[in-house]
Amino acid sequence: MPRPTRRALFATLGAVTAVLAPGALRAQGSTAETRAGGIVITQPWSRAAMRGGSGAAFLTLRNTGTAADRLLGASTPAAGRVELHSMVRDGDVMRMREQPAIDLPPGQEVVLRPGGLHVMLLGLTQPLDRGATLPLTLRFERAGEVTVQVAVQAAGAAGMPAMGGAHGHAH
Ligand SMILES: [Cu+2]
Repeated sequence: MPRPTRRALFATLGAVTAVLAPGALRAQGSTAETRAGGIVITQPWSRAAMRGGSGAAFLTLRNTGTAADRLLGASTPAAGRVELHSMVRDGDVMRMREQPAIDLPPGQEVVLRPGGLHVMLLGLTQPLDRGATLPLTLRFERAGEVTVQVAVQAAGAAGMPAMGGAHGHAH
């Protein structure tokens, strides 16, 4: 049986990557941006979670307008209650704390991500299954309401692959 040359092996790996990549991107849901007034929302995602438990949604908010805005809250049929949370250090542990709002200064980007600001989904009325999407309606002080589709990733996912994946996030 002939052994493949090194060159042929690399060519094969390249072809496999090329075939897998589009499917992998589709599995993350839409990477399109959603706009509400001057607010641009991208990369809404969540981790898989069980029905009855709690989950968190993460996304990037960019205020392209000239006036300050604020995210006041969110809602989804997939959760009994939705809160805005930040993470604060309490001695050696990080604890979640409810935020009345998330400030969105003009010209700036605010990233909700694991270990930081997030949209807390409490009392899940349905399981968050990997590959599924759930609608999340965001309520802004100026920009009003807009609904984005949150892509559910694996339970331990650190971020959207399009953003660089597991950049510096420990499990
Ligand atoms: Cu939380």
